[in-house]
Amino acid sequence: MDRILSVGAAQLGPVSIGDSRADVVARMIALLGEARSFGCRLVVFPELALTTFFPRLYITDEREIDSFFETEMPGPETKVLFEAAADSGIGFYLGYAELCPDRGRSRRFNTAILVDGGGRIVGKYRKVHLPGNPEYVPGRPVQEMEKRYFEVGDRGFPVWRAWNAVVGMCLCNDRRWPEVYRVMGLQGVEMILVGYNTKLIDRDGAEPGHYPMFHHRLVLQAGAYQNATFVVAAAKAGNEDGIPLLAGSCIVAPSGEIVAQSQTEGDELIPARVNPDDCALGKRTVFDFAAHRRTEAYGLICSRAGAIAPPDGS
Ligand code: CDV
Repeated sequence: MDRILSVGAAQLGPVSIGDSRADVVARMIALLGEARSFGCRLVVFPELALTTFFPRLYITDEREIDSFFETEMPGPETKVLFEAAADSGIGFYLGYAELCPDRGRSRRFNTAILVDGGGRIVGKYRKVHLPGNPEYVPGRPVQEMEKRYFEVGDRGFPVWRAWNAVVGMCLCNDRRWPEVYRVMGLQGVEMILVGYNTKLIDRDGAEPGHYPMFHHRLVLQAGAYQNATFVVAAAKAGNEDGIPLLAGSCIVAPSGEIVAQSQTEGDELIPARVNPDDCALGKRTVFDFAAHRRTEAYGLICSRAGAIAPPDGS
């Protein structure tokens, strides 16, 4: 059976605080039109795609916070996106802020969904690695307050069978953590989808300017290679309300090589033809996990979070 599939990373340029959901959804539908002309059957949109990246803002009013969240998916403003995608038989990954009622209280998550070519939600992932602090930190050039606005995701890293492949999801900062790829790798993942908002201003002002792109590619390429999987990564890019965001949307092969990448910092579709069968080489050789992994040596990975160096003189 031929499993070759055209996929697209749908990079979005900046979304300003004043942009409406309808404005953003219209841009996303235009990208779907491009995806259709390339024959794509799956498109990956960024993290928190529908709004500005609000975790950089210090908001205290609960109603204002809630205005960045979706209470239903699809909702009144996103229904047209689902319809446009289904009309073209294109499935998609969409990152958004999820407000969900749970036993009398509201819970907030940084979420991504997987929607099939018929417009049905087939998977949901909630971000596990939330960067930054719960409170405003004076003196920082830019704030990172995802811990203020979101709970830690409660669903782990599942994978789904879709598009004749094994598909997994994660969100932005998750891509920097090798455990994320490996947990999906241990479920036979063949395509990891990831949306991101990566600012180019280091919160402590200490990083050389070339680090964000270098580290972005480093982790995606290493994660793909070490788990013999494709990775499709879509940015929200450009100058968003004065904060520059990394572009660099790309598609990485199981070899670790980048096969397609964005050329701009604006709305752009990055298409590529991928063959999930290409994952087999790595999975049956160097990264044949069943043959070569040594779980008896990895205990600390799950029992210890922070690093503890041995005492002096040991
Ligand atoms: N949205 C993110 O998760 N951003 C992080 C930053 C804050 C380090 C990232 O990994 O790009």
